[in-house]
Amino acid sequence: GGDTDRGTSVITRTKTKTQRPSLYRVLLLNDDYTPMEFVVHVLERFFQKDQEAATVIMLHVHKHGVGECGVYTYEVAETKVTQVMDFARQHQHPLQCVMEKN
Ligand code: TYC
Repeated sequence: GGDTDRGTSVITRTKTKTQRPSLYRVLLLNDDYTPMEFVVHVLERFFQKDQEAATVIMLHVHKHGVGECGVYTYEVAETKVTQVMDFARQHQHPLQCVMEKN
């Protein structure tokens, strides 16, 4: 220290691990009334699925009651749910879309 310090100390590491955002699954729920073609259209329009992938997901939901449309950060997932619910309501279909933490 003082006049005799020859600068041999080291800089301590302040780097921290990058925090990855939590991810949320967006799910479609089955019902008895929403037309299959409407659900396929929703998956194409809001979840960027091609017709074949959209049909696979729609049939999975139809058979099992629930199915995954995609996995997103909180804000994106919330936006997808709102867009699907608004679109379904506009067309007077009871289609339900929800999100759940991964
Ligand atoms: N069960 C509906 C029918 O038979 C089709 C359907 C599929 C509805 C998926 C909703 O999320 C859904 N017309």
